[in-house]
Amino acid sequence: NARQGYTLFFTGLSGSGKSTLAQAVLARLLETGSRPVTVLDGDEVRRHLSKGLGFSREDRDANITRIGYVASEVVRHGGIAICAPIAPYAGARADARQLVQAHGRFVEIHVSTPLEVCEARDRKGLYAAARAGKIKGFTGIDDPYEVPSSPELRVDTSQLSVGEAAERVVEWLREQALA
Ligand code: GGZ
Repeated sequence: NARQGYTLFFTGLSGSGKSTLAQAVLARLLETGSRPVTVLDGDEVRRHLSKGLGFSREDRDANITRIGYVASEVVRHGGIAICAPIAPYAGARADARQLVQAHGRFVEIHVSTPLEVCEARDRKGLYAAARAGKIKGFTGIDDPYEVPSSPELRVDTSQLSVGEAAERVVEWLREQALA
């Protein structure tokens, strides 16, 4: 149903390319311009919706539940929600899926760029800080990332350019009659 809303839920390590990919997919969806798109990016969400939350399991799960709730409201009103948190825990991802699926489709996209590549990029110097013990509980270093077992899609930005990866996502959406 072309009128039904849906959620694109990107999950992956810090530096895996989630935000960049989310922006590239957003640009393509806005070009075809059928419905309003709401972006819930990790950084933005933590500045506003999840202000004050840290990175314990409890706080990460609360963050994902909030994102899932807002996405479910967007979808309930026929919109598209694009989320791009790390979302390291399978349980919290499943909860977000449940919330959204009451109103529309939940498309989980694992951005599977390997840790070595994310760490080599180290755009914000956070991996170096984590290795040096200056940040404790950093995902992939001394905190878990539970790899999604059955995402709708997997894309690796060390194998594909951002444009190619975005194109894969949009192609998949077209196949599903969502875009
Ligand atoms: C992971 C952390 C941490 C720890 C700060 N672990 O590369 P970034 O900077 O911009 O993306 C990371 C972001 C992760 O926030 P999320 O809301 O996506 O995480 S979760 O889904 O787990 O709630 C990173 C920064 O915050 N950051 N400390 N310890 N990432």
